[in-house]
Parts: sequence; structure tokens; C-alpha cells
Amino acid sequence: MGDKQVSKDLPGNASAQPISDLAIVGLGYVGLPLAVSAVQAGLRVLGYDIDTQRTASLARGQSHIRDVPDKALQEALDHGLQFSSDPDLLQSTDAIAIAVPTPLNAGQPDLSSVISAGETVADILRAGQLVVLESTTYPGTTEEVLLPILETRSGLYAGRNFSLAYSPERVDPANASWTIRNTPKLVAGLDAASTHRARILYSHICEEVVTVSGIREAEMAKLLENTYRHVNIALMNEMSVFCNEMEIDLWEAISAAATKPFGFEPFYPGPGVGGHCIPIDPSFLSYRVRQLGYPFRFVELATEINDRMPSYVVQRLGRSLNNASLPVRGSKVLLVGVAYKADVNDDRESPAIPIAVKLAQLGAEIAFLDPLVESFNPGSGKVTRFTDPGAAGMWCDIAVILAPHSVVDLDLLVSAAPLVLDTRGVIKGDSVERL
Ligand code: SAJ
Repeated sequence: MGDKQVSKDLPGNASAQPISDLAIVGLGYVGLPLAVSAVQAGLRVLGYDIDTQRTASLARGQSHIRDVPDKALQEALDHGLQFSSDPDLLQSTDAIAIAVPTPLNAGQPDLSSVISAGETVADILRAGQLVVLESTTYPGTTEEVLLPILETRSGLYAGRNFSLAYSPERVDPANASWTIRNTPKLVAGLDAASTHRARILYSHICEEVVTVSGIREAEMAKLLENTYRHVNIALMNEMSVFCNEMEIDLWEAISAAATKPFGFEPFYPGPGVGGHCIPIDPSFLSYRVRQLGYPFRFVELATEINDRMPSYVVQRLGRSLNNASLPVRGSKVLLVGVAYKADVNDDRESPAIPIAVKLAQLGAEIAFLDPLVESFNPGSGKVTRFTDPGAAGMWCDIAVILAPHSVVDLDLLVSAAPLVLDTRGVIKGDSVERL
């Protein structure tokens, strides 16, 4: 606390200081891929996490992130990637990137991980280092929350003794086309030198680095990206309900509209919006707007619509079973894919969870088929897991496709299942109904 060390001003040519090593605080679906990408770019990298089991297993070459296979992790280890839960080691690098979760807690932004990471960094911070926040958060967090922690606890001054910047992550899980390397990276520094040093850092790792004039504009850009998705997905979800009643094939309408080469980007209805970004990040923005005394109506309406989709899916399942003279109670319902989206192994915020809970409340017997998710417990106890689509199809009275992983043979499933509700518009067939 206080002046631990003589507050040395950054050298006049601070912005020209080379950056040859990077520490990353937080080794989740953002931090770990960033660490591997930074090693591949030739930086010396230290991966830090408070979870000692996580850093230990990573050091043994065991990855918990599907987008970082063990082979890629081992290659990075062979090229010097280090993992540790010892915060003192953070002092050894030119730059420190903070990539920790920013969840909601009872609908409110939870910055506790950012705050504790900031305190950890502040306690080791030394003159000359660059600190970058990557976590998605509301505009103002870097300058109003992180900066005071760093300055107060270190006795150093941002812009004078150390550099501070914001650079939002843009990791799209399971997207093999767009990677950390080829996705343009936004950077915004507290001052010109911080911006330039952040550019130097990310120019090692990313093919394109885009300077944003202010930190809050960069924080807002990230929220805009995800709010745009959130609202457009909700639009498709709301349209799916009335298109079904109007007996209009919305999927066909979307693919027709998508032939327009400008001014339209297709989004699709689904069983609900999962993951740790889209359902959450827009609420960070609406939280900030509410501080002005009025709601961010688009986001609040979109959240209401997206949150309603699991119930709608259960209603549609009931209707399909009813048409086959089967009550929901006692019927066998197979959940095909319990992850929050295809080709990821993450069931956080997955719509499969509320769907399973509601089906159990109605007395249905549920099981799941998901080769990427080892076990699934929506709160009403562990659910039986099938691995073979044929056997699963023969077991159930109806199958509902929620996350169509590319490794799952849906043709085999559809040939075996008496009824199928496809919430993703991925397959057709006489026994298949679409959302
Ligand atoms: N979904 C739909 N309909 C759509 C698109 C998505 O129902 O048309 C659903 C998905 O099934 C999923 C949820 O929405 O349940 C979110 O999917 P997503 O791909 O939009 O979001 P994430 O959380 O996997 O990753 C996104 C990234 N995705 C894309 O840009 C395609 C990226 O925006 C961010 O870097 C990332 O969130 C993040 O970390 O913010």
C-alpha cells in the first residue's frame, strides 16, 4: 500500500519501449487462447490464475478449453509458456492482460473478479509495466474501477509510471475461421503512450490492431457488438412464434432475405440464448443506462423475449406429443445437444437447462445426447446420457434438437425417433417439426 517504491516516471520514449513478454490474468475461454496465441507470436508468456488446480493441470498440458487442444497447449509449453498461481511472477513481464469473468449477479454486473485481479496486479505492479483489461464490462470500468485500485495500492500513477489500456476480447468459441490472430483487435489507452504500447503488444499477436480514441468508446464497442446480436436474435425468436401460427416457414424467409448482398445479416430463432456473453453483456449496458434514470428498452425487451424461448419450446413439445395422442407426463423426451450452442462443450446459461427443468415439472422422462458434454444436471438430478443417436432415437417418444453438434449423425437420429422438434432449422423430414 502507498509508495512501495520510488515512483519512477515512464521514460520519455515509453511508447517505444519494446514488449517481449506478457502475463495473462485469468485462464478461461479468453485467457488461455490468448496465452497460446501470444506464444505462437513469439512472446514470452506467463499464464496466471487463482485456481491452482487449473494452473497445475495446464502446466501438465491438460487443456480445459475445447478451442485449445492439448496438442496446441503442449506446443506452447514446449515454446516456453509458463503457468503459475504465484502473483509475484506477474512483476516479471512488460505487460499484464486481465481476462477474468464479468458475470451478472442477481441481474447486476458483478465486477468482483476484475476488482480482485486489479488488486493482485496492483500489489506487484512496477514502474514501466502496461496493464490491459480485456474483460467485457460497462463503459467507465477501466477508468473508474480498475485505475483507482491500481494507483491506490501501488502508489504508482497511470500514464506517468505505468501504462493502462482497454482491449475487448472477441473470441467466438468453436469458430475456426475467425481466430485471435485474424480478428481485428481494438485498443484504447489512457494516454497516447498507453495506446501506443497496447498497439505494440497486440501487433505481435493480431494481424490488425485498431486504435479507438477513448477507453469508454472501446468498452462501448464491445457491448454494442453483443447487444446487436442479442437484439437481432430476439427479433428472430419473436418472429418464430407468430410465423408458426401464420404457418409461414420463417427459416425459408430468412434464407431468402439472406440472398440480399447488402443491408441484411441473417440471425436465426433458437431455443433460447446461452453462453456467458450474449445473455449477459447487454445487461451491463442496460445497467449503466438505468443509472441515467431510464431503461434501455431494446435490451430489456430482447432479454424478456429470449428468456421466454425455453417455455415456448416446451409448449411446442407438448403440442407435438398431443398431436400424437401422447401426454407430456410419462413421455420420453431426448435433448439433442445440451451445450449452449453447436460445437461447444459449455452448458453455462444453456437453454437446455430451463427446458429440462420445465419438462421434469410436467412429468416427462428426459435423457440427453451430447458427445461434447460429459454430464448434465439441470438441477433436478443427473440426466441419463446417450452416446448413440440410433439408440437414443429408439428410446424416445420425441427428440428436440437444441445444439446440433457437427459430430452428431442427425440423419440416424431422425430415422429412429418417432417425432423430432428441430429448434435450429438444421434438418427436414416427415417426422420433423421446426420451431
Ligand atoms: N444464437 C441464436 N441465434 C443466432 C445466433 C446465436 O439463437 O442467430 C444463440 C446461440 O445458440 C447461443 C447464443 O445465441 O446460445 C450466443 O451465441 P453467439 O455465437 O452469439 O455467442 P457466443 O457467446 O458463443 O460468442 C459471442 C461471439 N460470437 C459471435 O460473434 C458469433 C462474439 O460475439 C464474442 O466475442 C463473444 O460472444 C464474447 O465473448 O462476447
